[in-house]
Amino acid sequence: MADLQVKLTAPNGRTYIQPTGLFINNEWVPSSDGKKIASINPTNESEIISVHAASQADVDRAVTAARQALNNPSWRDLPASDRGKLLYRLADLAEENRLTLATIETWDNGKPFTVARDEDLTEVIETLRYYAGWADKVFGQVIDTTPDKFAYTLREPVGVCGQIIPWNYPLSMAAWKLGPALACGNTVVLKPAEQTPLSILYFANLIAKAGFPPGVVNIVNGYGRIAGAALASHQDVDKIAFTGSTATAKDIMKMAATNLKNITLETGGKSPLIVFNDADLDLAAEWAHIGIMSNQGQICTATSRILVQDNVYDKFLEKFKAQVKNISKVGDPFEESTFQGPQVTKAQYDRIMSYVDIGKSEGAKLVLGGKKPASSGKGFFIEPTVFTDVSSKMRIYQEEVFGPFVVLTRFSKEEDAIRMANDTTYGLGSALFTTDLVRAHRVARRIEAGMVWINSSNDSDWRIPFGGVKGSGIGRELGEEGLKAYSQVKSVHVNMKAKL
Ligand code: TXE
Repeated sequence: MADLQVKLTAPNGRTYIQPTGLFINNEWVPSSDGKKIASINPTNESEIISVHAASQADVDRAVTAARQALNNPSWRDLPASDRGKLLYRLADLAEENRLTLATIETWDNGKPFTVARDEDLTEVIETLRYYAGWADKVFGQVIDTTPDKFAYTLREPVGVCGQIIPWNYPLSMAAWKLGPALACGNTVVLKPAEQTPLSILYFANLIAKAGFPPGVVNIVNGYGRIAGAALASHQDVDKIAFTGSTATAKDIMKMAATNLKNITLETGGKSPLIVFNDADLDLAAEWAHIGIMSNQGQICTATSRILVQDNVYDKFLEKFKAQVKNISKVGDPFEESTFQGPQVTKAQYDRIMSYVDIGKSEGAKLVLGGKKPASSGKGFFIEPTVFTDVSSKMRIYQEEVFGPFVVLTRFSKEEDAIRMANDTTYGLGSALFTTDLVRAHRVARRIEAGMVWINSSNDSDWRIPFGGVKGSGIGRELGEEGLKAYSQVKSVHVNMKAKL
């Protein structure tokens, strides 16, 4: 159908074919009820294009396709090394299409093109290659018990996996989930975030081109409460992997409980960054800036609370403010010099602005930003925002803002820093700056978080497990750990005795 693949020209002049349908069985189909969602360019608030929105019936169709593919010998019996080859091919295709994919990501999401091209796409390509290499290295054990028993384990796929993707890193989050799922032999129904479906829809054509059999990966764009909920509550889905807000994760857990789905959840955070008085303050200020202001502050592991030891607080604050002023150039994401583009949607823009008001009303001191840049007309741009004089009771200290918005507070002793860092319902990332090796590792053990960066922040890597504790999630993605989320163990017992 003509309107399911449309020729578009992006603001940077790149022309490409944009799929707009639902990708089921390696084919583009319209939504069954004709519903569509407009994808908005956050830089100028204009519509890029409308794409089909999956209904419950469409999700059902995608799940059926995934189930059939799971049982089809073309996938079920494919040697693991060949699954790896398909993933390598997909990675190569992503690399060949790097500039188009980065263009779409920037257009739809608002992130700087340089970041999409050099960081996000690198992560996508390398994550796929990393898991391609794992495909034929996921196997069980022989377990010695008695001479009468021969026992071994198999590592099998979990089955049909539902994957629900957020809008802050659309392609990277898809790659984090697709890589291990496919390496382990699962089939997938993936739902992109309704705000940013375009890059993933383009990527779908690459999946077919790489040679994955029909139904192995199905992509159903749609609203969370309709398509997402249909997937999470579907009785023929074996697993749900979700990245998004803690509130939605709780709903998903309930829906997943109806047939006891395997789940992995990666949710929000209010990650601390601790600066001790023996730290290299220039290094700390640079990473602290990267840790909260990159990707428009829309990072689940953003180090959004900075805790600084009393006697270096003023010095650090000056250095940090200088970083924000000198580096955080806000503007058109297609400009090479732009550090910060617009927030992804009007809803996110409004949410961040509401936290500026909350911070002021709570008595914190706004020292930078807190408003739309004077030069910007349309678009969801926000100046990088810094609050000081923040106490741990304040909402801006406790709640995830998810924008270029950071709070600073001071502490006097190491114990205080640990207590204050852990004084949150979340536990995703954390960072600490010190030149004292012993202190670094002592504090790293005490912080309640899934990840600790020592003398850096948000320095993630696809080879290293990623995930949270407390309200920040369940399970791990990436690294070897990521394979556990997509495989299950079967134990086989063989009786070696001829007679009972
Ligand atoms: O997230 P949602 P929203 C946090 C961040 C942000 C806040 C709200 O604080 O400000 O969440 O963002 C799908 N059943 N993060 O509302 O709702 C939805 O369609 C099934 C942190 O956009 O969690 C999308 O695909 N699915 C975060 C995905 O869930 C549902 C990234 C995320 O949307 C659903 C994004 C439902 N009932 C937001 N409702 C991170 N951890 O990186 C929604 N969805």
